[in-house]
Amino acid sequence: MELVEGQTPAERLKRGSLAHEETLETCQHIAEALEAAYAQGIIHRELSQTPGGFLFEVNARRVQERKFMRISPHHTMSMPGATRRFTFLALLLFLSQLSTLPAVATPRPNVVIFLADDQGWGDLSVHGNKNLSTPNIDSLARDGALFDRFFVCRVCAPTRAEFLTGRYYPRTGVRGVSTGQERLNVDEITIAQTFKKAGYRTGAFGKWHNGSQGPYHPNARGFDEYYGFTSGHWGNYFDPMLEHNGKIVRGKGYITDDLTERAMTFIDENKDEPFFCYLPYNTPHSPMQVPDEFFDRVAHRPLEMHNRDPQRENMPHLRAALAMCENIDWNVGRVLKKLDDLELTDNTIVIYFSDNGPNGWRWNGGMKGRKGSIDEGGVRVPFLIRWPGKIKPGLRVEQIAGAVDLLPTLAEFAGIPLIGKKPIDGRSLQPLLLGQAREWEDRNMFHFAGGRTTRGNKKEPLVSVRNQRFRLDAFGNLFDMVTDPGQDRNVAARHPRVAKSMSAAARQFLAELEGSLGPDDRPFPIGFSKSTPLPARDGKAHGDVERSGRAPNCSFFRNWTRKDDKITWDVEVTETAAYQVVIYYACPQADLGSTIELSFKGVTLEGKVTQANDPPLRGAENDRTPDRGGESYVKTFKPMTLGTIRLEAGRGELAIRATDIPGSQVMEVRLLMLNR
Ligand SMILES: [Ca+2]
Repeated sequence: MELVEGQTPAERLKRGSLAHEETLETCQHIAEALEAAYAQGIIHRELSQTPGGFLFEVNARRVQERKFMRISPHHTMSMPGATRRFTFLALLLFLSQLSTLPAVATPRPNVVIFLADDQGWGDLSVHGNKNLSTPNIDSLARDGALFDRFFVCRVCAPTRAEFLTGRYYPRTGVRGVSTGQERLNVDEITIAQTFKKAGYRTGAFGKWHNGSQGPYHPNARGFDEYYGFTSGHWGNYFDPMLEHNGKIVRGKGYITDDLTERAMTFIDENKDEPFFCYLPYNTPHSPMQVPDEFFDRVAHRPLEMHNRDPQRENMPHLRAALAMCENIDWNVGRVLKKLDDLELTDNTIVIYFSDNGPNGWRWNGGMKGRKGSIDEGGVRVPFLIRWPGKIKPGLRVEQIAGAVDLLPTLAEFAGIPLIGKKPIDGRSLQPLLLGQAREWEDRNMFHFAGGRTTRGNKKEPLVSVRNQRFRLDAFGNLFDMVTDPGQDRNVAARHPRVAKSMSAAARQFLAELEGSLGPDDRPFPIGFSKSTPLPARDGKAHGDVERSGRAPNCSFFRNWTRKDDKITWDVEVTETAAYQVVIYYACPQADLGSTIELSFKGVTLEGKVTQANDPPLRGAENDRTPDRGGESYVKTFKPMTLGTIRLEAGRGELAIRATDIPGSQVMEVRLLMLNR
């Protein structure tokens, strides 16, 4: 063995020239190096203990990405020689590299996520749409990365669930977009829980759409702060009814501006600690309500770009959607400026994407399908991500990716461990975004539609499969998305092996969902949170009672005229307790005086409607397409305290009936609040 004067143990290890007796000395060396690294803040946190040793986060300013080291300074002697030598070598090389750097701990990156609602891939100027201008959103692609093919679900709540969990939504309990089907199972771990556990401050501002009652409520899913509405499809965007951490409040001004304002306050308040800020907007989803200032800009604008089926375009709807996208862009600009003003831009990851394809027929790059479809146009959305100094400006990512990838990607970027026990369907996009040279394996991504009417009247789930080159649609047609992005030519016969393998993948995906696709039998929990809302959306109308609109999410019950009518909720009281019952209602003076009775498991609470509240129906006056018939417009419902009732723990039917109706109706009912 040849020892050269001045050689470091690391150099000697590299040459394989370390003598056995020197290993002890090296161990001592490592222990000292670790101690010094701790003291200097190079290794600033012990992440976890594993059978192989300790996993550390090594914090280095001039090293492009955060590194993890697994090392067992106390147990190295029992490791196999090769492993031991490798571990020593890796650690020593790292420490020798790092010890020359200034020992300043890099703060963990903040995260801001914008999620638009029903904005298609085509609804951005950066994608070539000349019908609108979105300079602020586009700037994220200039200063960061733009994904060519980023996939989400065909509708709202499922995409939110996939983003939150990193898992395909049919696995998570989410079945639909309303009446409780949008709820994310309580045993799923969210990205907010993951970041909160790692010490982040977490806030969500907007359309949650994954459950309204605790423990489904955002405050129970990892968000310290929540402002918005927990269901989908709201009926009014100006001064609407919203909630703030479970308390019902009145929003201020146009909803997108208001949500942004709240998010900016959250960023301000948490500027000195790492924060995770989720902004799930609810536009350009209908109702097509947008401030005049934005609509007027597009009202008479010449439109150059059109849908592949131009005759299907609805101009007032289309122009309103463009205006809403420009309003979002203005709001994104405000947040980016806030980050600049607070000097947080360099240490904040900003993401912009949308939750499904466009909600109308408008230019969408010639793709087939729109919102609701599991063809390319229904599930491909914009995806832009900026992280100055880390992600190269102007980066274009060709590889397919999707909402399921965001949890593993952001956790890796922030250097925090995943805490969920369930397998994640997504994968970290860090190698693609940080230009780390390595093979990127192709994969199948799945798009699902549960219980759609397909062949004849038979309802069965549909799956569409996408890999880098092909899409297999729900009916077994195969499309080469490179040469035929509009899905016009079925090439299954030309590529039988591909078609067969992708069909098998689709069948396998469905087989894995066995047991999680049945009807939703989950009751609405009462008592988990201090206040439990039971909106009309989650209730059932009996007798002559009817919903105010086709879309249940923002609806209320009306036409309650008879004593054998009733309104019920399938609930599970989680804690036996006295609950104060508050009803949000409307009733004109002429119909006052009805006596109503709330009952659960044989216990009743009686009350009388004594105060008139006769507000007008609002929403249509601001809707640019009020005649489409799909909206649930709103009233300013007032709270009325019915009294206090002792509810026994357990599942049952919570019902309200009228025992005396002196007028032509009992009242209109929007919501019950049960306060512990
Ligand atoms: Ca949507």
